[in-house]
Amino acid sequence: MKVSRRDFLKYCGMTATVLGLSANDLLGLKDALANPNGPTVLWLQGAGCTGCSISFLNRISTVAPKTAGDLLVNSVNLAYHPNLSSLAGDAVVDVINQAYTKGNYVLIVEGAVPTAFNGAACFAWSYKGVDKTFKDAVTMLASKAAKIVSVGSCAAFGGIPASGGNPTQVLSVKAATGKATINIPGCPPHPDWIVWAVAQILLNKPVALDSVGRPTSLFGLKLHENCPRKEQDEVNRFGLSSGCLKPLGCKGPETKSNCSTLKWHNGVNWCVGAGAPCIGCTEPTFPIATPFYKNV
Ligand code: FSX
Ligand code: SF4
Repeated sequence: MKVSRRDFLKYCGMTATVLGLSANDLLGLKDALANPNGPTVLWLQGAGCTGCSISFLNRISTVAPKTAGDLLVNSVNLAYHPNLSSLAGDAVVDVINQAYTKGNYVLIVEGAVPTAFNGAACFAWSYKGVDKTFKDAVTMLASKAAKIVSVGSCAAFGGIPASGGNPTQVLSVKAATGKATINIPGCPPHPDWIVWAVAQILLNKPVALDSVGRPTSLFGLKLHENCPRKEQDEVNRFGLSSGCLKPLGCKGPETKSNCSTLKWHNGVNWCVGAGAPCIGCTEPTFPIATPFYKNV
């Protein structure tokens, strides 16, 4: 399945406004994509639920390029993705090792890094009968990456796997490797945020980050600022089409993201729009600050 660069640019054009890409950026992106030496991308999955990849797959299922595979395989050199790579076993580890030898790739990490038991709570792959812990795989690949993108709140901050007792001593990618990361949180993150991050790297554009590593272009404002329910009467029932959800524990006033203007499922709706309070999933405090089973 091939998708043309034109289709990818068409996709970028459709989302250029929400992605903050100017006409010049799109031209630059065209050049970047025409470069046969475009960046190699390695996508790892650790302690998470694969929801980040699923979110990404869902977003582009109705708009060209129609699959994440189309976008990643044909527009960048996707050397490895645990769910999308057609190779498996030693053969795919050979591909990873070749990319590592060359260096200068983009490392996308989904899922957090368990560090207890020498990392043996989570394995990335097995090669010639020897298991590689996720911790060792991330540390190795981070050492020669041109850029590291932490996709999802688990990779960015530890997220759900790091909550509670955390017996496997789960850390974020930055904490586990000591390397700078572009954090694209959300549990899961919006697919356009992931595309945005890849586009900035292809364009070689500097990405302004806030104090917790999130791009300010995407996470500059609190959700509450642009919420259409702001200043409406408070409600204490789920699923209503209007009314502020603060009494139900809405985390919008403390949560930075552009969900209220971007919306989800190709712009159809978002959590608060559906009458469900924001659970603050883009914040480093998630999910500790958002207990799901008790009133707050
Ligand atoms: Fe975490 Fe990704 Fe939440 Fe899941 O694997 S951000 S648990 S939606 O999907 O890392
Ligand atoms: Fe703010 Fe949430 Fe109320 Fe919207 S629903 S106005 S984000 S507290």
